[in-house]
Amino acid sequence: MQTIAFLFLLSCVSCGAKDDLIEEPPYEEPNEQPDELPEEQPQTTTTFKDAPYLIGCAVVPSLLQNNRMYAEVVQEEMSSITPENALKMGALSKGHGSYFWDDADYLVEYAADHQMRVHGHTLIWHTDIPGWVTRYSGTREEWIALMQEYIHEVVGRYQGRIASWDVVNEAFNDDGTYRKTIWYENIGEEYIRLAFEFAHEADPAAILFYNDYGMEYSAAKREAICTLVKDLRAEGVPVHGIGLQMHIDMYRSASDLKASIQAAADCGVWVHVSEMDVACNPEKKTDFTFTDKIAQQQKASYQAMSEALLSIPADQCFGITFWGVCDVHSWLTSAPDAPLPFDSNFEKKPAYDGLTGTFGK
Ligand code: 9MR
Repeated sequence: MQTIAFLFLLSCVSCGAKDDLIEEPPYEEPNEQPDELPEEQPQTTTTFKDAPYLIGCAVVPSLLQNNRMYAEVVQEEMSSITPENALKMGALSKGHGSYFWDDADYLVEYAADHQMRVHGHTLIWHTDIPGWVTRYSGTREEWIALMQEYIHEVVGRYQGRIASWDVVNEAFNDDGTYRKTIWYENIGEEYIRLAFEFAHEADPAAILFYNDYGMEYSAAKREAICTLVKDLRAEGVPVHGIGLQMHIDMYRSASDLKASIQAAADCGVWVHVSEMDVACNPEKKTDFTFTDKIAQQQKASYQAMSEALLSIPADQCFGITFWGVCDVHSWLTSAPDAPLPFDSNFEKKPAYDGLTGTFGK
């Protein structure tokens, strides 16, 4: 209450209402709660851990190990982590039957030590594939065997410790046609079904996702993904969720977000906002400045995303994962930007309050 009165005092002083303040509540009546907090007031007591769904972020082991402030934000705010790169095939597979586990092992142990969920990203993708696989020449059956061996090895190693997996990532083009990936070319579209079956064999309890971007802007892609998921499920294939990456910008409408999340929920599966960030400089201006106005627009996007997720049944809300922790470590580096809820000094931005303000509504 004291803090609220103090902040209220500050805001009035800054808008030149000092005289009023001396006579008007709530300054003189500290026990009386104002009906509504002024719009800009940060909600300091609510954290991401209070969310009605799990909030997490993509993490990098070296930053967790060497950057104290980064580690503090992750520990204080996050309930779930997704290894940003450590579980990709290019990071893990060093040759046929040869693996590098150190980074992934570290993150899985870290999550267990801090009671966090680990979401595994990603088993089968068209990029970040090691050279020995891109050079591999085998029959269709040999490609299936290669994929099976890889998925069994990775999912099996973390059985019971990695709760969920992006089994197939980005299998569609924006027009809804299949992306001609190395897996598609060598196995055919059946590679998707097989990948889910292999993951399920290796960890029958794991929650298995199809993950992609663009459902919020391409109706054709949305349709293709929902059709795939519904068809696979109708055939008894273990697909349990849809991950919507949501690398959006602050101009994306709330109705686009809601429609895509609702479409995924209508498939009857878990819905994960799996790689969220909100670009503020999609025009890629070199002289970009993060103004208060931009901060408010970005806040509205974070708020709209949370509201969209909260509008589907609670037992389908898998959570929101940000693609990074603070602005300086974002993957968006081709132009200056500020896409995450924490700034480059690990301070909370208005985006933070955009999310927390939706909790408990
Ligand atoms: O943020 C990731 C970056 O560090 C990697 O170099 C890149 C290639 O592996 O992948 C980035 O993450 C991508 C994610 O794995 C899939 N969706 C798009 C993400 C941003 O490119």
